[in-house]
Amino acid sequence: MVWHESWTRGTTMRRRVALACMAVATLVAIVCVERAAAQSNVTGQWSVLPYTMPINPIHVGLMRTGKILIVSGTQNDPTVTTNSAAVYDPNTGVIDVQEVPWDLFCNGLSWMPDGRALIAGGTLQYPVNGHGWGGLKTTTVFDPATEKFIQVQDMARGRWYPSIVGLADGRMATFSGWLEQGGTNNAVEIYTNPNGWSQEYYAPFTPELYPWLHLLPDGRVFMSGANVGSSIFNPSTNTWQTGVATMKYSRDRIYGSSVLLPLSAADNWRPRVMIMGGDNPSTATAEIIDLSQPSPAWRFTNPMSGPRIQMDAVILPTGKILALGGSQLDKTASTATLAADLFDPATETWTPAGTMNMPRLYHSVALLLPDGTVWSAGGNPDWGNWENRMEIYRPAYLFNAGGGPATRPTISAAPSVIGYGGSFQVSTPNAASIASVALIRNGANTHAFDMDQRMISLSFTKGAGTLTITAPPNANIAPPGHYMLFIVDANGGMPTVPSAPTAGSSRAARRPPARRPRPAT
Ligand SMILES: [Cu+2]
Repeated sequence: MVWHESWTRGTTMRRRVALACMAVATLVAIVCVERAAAQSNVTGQWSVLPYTMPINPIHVGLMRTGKILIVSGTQNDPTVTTNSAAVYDPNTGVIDVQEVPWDLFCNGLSWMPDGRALIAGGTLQYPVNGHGWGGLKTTTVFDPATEKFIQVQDMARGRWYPSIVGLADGRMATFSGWLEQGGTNNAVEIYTNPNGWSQEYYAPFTPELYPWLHLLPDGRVFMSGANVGSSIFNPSTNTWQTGVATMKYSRDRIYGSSVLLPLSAADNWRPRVMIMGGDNPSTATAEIIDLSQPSPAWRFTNPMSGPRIQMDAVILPTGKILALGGSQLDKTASTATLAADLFDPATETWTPAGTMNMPRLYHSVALLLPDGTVWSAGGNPDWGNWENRMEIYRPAYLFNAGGGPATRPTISAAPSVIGYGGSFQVSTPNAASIASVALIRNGANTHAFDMDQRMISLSFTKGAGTLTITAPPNANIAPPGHYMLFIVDANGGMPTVPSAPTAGSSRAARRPPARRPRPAT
């Protein structure tokens, strides 16, 4: 196997840093260890990775192989003439950069049931020479098996800043985005694999770019923002219901974030959505809507610890939501909110989740990884200026009271495919201490929003060395695709079996073939 140059450099750098860390630890151990330890198991711990990202990580997704797909295109830099993407293995630090023939900057990216990414649009033109931004109508598919991009059928019109959401029947709906010559694309198009796109279904309104779309347990799609007015798309009639609810915050929550709070069997799959942050200057406020109500309405919940535009929100295996990054003034590092917050949907309270080492601004991203950590990257306040350092957040559940690594429960056997209805079994020597079991869908994050992440908390019974778990009842609750299965013990530790897909998806997760990677640019 031939590894490329930047990996070699990365290895050298990691060795140097490892030595440096040991030296520092020796010096400060006497005074600092106890205090640091006491905090880690309460707030978790942020740490900067000892290697950097060679391209601007604008669009990212967790592949079913456990690697991270990075899509950059021209990297928000009109002087860049190559279109980049990369595959990053967070376990080894290998970052394998490749070129794509067209510009995927500012696409919409979401995982299809077969584990490939469907990528809608990108950049046709930058706003130079007297015209505005223009969106591509190109559709791209990325396959984790080959780690290659292919072009499939074009959409009807261009999309720059569209969203995509997976539907219960495995189709993928895209909405919004900027047209080839400007103006908002207000049509939904629905992709069926392998046949291609539906006709356009026009919305009776002009959506925000990168609208926040969530598949509800009744199969409809809720658009929570960033507009103040929320709407619902019904994929069985291809029509919109507008005026579903109005935000309490009086202005659009531009580049805030939105999360479908964990769906739970114990709560009869009651769908609640939380929106938070956004606007410029930004807000710390957050709101929740309960869509099981006959007349759902937004209401304020407790605010985050600081204002956030260009933030991210990540669901953790415990069902808590990590809010991170952003700033008070857009693209202004001096106003960054470095403190991270952890939201408990049961109590609707926020608690401190440590302090990040650097600002995360426009185009920053974050993903939950299969080991229960959160990866944070990017930030791109100006053309050609972007953050190449990455951080890992280790949540409090990974630490014991002394600050060392917590003892985590283990999974010795689990099915690789889970069907709908019925039950399945997971073997674990820790069955007696398990408090919760959840599926979390592999994330796909860009522009402050994760188009894929959703958590399904399952009911279960304990046997000797075995959990018998009730599967998701249907594909509205858990749309087909690849998920991580987490079991969480009563003390909050957890293991994972990455990427257990639900029914309807082919389980073809195999190591990609060895091949010659391109050098980093
Ligand atoms: Cu952008």
